[in-house]
Amino acid sequence: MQKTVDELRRAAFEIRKNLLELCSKQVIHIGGDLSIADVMTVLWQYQMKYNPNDTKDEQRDRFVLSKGHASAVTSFCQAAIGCFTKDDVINEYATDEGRFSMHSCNLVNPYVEVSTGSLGHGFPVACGMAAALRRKGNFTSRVYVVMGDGEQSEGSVWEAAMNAVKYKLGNLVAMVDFNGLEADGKIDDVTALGDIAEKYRAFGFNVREFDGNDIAKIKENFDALPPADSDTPTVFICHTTKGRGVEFMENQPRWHAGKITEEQYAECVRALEKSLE
Ligand SMILES: Cc1ncc(C[n+]2csc(CCOP(=O)(O)OP(=O)(O)O)c2C)c(N)n1
Repeated sequence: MQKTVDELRRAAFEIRKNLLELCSKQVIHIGGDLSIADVMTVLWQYQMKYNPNDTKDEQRDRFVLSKGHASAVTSFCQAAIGCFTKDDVINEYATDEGRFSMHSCNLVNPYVEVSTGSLGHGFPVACGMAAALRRKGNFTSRVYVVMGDGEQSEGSVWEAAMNAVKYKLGNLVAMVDFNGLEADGKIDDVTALGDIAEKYRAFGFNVREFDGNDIAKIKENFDALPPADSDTPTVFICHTTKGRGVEFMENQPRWHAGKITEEQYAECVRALEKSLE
């Protein structure tokens, strides 16, 4: 999809608007949905090779949401490319028969490659998928995986990172939503993450570090990816703001998950519209 930076900015605005509409009806993981919304918009509406009418196409790119609680932003990004409608997401969210809930589940939703929610699982699975593509002779599809920065404290992330390098998974693109917060507080108060870019570099990754709420920068970094048949896995360290775009939510651990009122929803949309002008 050849969308321009301005079109992608507008698209990210629509994604945020949808998130806030849902958040006025249901509790969602709004903070981490909003922080990664720009990266996800560019990924789904510009970068990824994915046909919503053929979820089993062998040539598709794969997406794994390792921070599985950002299911709402994923569903709205998939709605934007025609997998279903945004009203499907809103109406079915957290209902017994619905395809959408606080975590992504592939038992009910065929657009989810792998069910996630337990942190530290999605990334190793994504590495396995990337290795399997290679073994099957597919050197054109990529596997994209989104992780949280809090999620980096899971040991399985680093086991997988070592193996991604060993197995030369140049078709793997990991994105870390580096918003500085996890569920109850600051990453630095919970764990010693240190210089995460340097850590991935030491493991042997191709590391790109940039503002993950800047659409132009995100697009630029996708454009600069090495070819899918290369040997070095890539990680994007995306510096973001948790709650990005909603002033009272920005950098507030309290808004890891929550629900807003109808009035707050209307106010938030007005503020977002203003920021788009
Ligand atoms: C293995 C595991 N431990 C704990 C949790 C509970 N939990 C859900 S979200 C979250 C915080 C994750 O922080 P981060 O990865 O930084 O995500 P973000 O802040 O971007 O939402 C935690 C601890 C979980 N889902 N899985």
